[in-house]
Amino acid sequence: MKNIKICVIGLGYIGLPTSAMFATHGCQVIGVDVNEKVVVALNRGEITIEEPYLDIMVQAAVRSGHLKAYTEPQEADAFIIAVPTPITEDKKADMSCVISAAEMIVPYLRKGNIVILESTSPVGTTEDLLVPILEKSGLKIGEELYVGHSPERVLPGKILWELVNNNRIVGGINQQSAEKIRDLYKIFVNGEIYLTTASTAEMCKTMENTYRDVNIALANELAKICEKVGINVWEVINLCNKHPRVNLHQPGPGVGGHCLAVDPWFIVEKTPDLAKIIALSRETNDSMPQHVLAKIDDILKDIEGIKKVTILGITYKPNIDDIRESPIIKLIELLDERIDYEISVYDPYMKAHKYQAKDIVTASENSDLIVLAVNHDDFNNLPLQDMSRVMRNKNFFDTRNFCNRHDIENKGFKYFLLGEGQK
Ligand code: SAJ
Repeated sequence: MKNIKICVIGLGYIGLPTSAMFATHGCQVIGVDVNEKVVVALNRGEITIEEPYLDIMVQAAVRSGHLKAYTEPQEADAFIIAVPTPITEDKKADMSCVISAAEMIVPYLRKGNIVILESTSPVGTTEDLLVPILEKSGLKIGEELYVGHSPERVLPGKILWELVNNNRIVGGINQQSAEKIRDLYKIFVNGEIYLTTASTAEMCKTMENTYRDVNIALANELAKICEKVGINVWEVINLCNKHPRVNLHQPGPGVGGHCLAVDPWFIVEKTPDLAKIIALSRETNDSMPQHVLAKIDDILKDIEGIKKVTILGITYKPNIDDIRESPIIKLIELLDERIDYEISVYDPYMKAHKYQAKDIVTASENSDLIVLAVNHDDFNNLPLQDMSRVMRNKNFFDTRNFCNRHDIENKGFKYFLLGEGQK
């Protein structure tokens, strides 16, 4: 099994770690990406995304000769499609990358091959979209070509550990396909591998992220309610979670990333009349940047003229460099539309943003308000003394319940917390 040749289409957040994992377990891996820059970098042993330890693993895989990147596929024993499935403006799944990846591999398919769709996809995609394309190979699907869906479940920031240790679902278009795919992943997966149908696996993946999104929406709704009735949502959540069967999630400035903010729409798209809680939750989470802006307006309402807001953190979650669907980017867009605001930003993970200052203190110069938007570990020890010295008005708005209120107040700041109302 280890001498197997695997062709991975898409060298992004999932395709690249998966390729490196198979390669360092002795497989011959052909990594394919339409972006030539990614291919050139990978063949030099360099990576284009930030993820702990991935650089070391990719270097090892490339140096050993087990991982090579190309812009076109090659014949192989197994093909893994790990391309993006974003949403369109009107919240529909954009399957164009999956379609072109599938069409790309058709000429290379041979009897006995395995094709796995890893990209998160609406229920029915493997059977109704992938299989008809693969049929163009002339191979009998399920008998000469084994096909299925095996979604990844890894958490950015912990990808390598979770890739190996998470339990995995494998959905085959028939039992034989599921078994073949399971045997392939067994090369590196230590978690349990559960077999099911392709459509069930698709629904599981989208529902896992929907479950989390709906629960965060509940927490965000509760935060707004607590602000209104004059109590602290964080204390409510902490105490509720002392109940043995309650696990309220954390409110915040919104939900980002390419998963929670996207996948629930795949379910809504298929069954709009039924997926009501799911759609409302998406809208609730999407409303949070607007809610944060309203709080900022309120905090700064007595200041005349242009007000300067300093935003700490712009990524979609802490300790990663990913800004996809980040609610903080949305917040910056909303502030940008307003002529009465000036913006500065500091994020240790992002160098290229147009408002990015060279450090936290520079970002705080003449500022009227610090907004702690992302709870990066780097923000644990803020230079509060130096920040307060250069600020015009010393206001601090914590959207994550991350900072120590007393430290901040002791440095002369007025402290505001998302989800806390004043009576
Ligand atoms: N967030 C909250 N409150 C919370 C938890 C998260 O506001 O209580 C926000 C975060 O700030 C972030 C967003 O939600 O903006 C998403 O972050 P996340 O850490 O919940 O998830 P992702 O998108 O990084 O990864 C998810 C994971 N799915 C689940 O936990 C069910 C991961 O296991 C999936 O593999 C990944 O989506 C994916 O690729 O689908």
